[in-house]
Amino acid sequence: MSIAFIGLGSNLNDPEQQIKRAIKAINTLTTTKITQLSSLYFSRPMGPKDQPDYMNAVAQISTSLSPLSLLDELQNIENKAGRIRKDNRWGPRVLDLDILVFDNSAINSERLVVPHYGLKEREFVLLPLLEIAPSLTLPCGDTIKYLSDRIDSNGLKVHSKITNY
Ligand code: ROI
Repeated sequence: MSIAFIGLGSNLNDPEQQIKRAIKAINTLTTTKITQLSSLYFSRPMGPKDQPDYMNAVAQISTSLSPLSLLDELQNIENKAGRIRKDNRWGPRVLDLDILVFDNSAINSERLVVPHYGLKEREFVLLPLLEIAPSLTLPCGDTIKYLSDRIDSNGLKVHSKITNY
């Protein structure tokens, strides 16, 4: 079994429900279970500011899927939520599911870069990760504690804790 961390984000079509549904969908993937879940957070948009605030969370999973099979499954969940993949890259989205970390792997393929390229600069990823995995160390040697101590929280706010999924 592998341990992976998934970033969840939404700022369209009832973000709270989008994230809650996605959490249930991830937890029912074959050979995959959520082992830790952060609080739900409100975050300010990174990128163009003329879009709604986001809701973000991070889940730790245990899975026997390969990184690319997991990516396929997550994209399938995004597509079912009505995600239009040609969405402009920095624009609003119904649902975004990113593989942040996959074991201690460093992956640089055309379809998948792990750890996620934006992880170190995104408070809405680092601070939820800090909540559930403060001692996590990235393949480059940086710890989440180290990185999160150095990032501006940019108004990130806990919204609620999800207790059933
Ligand atoms: N901004 C926030 N706050 N949260 C996100 O999940 C998010 N996702 C994105 C971009 C457009 C970079 N901005 C975001 O893809």
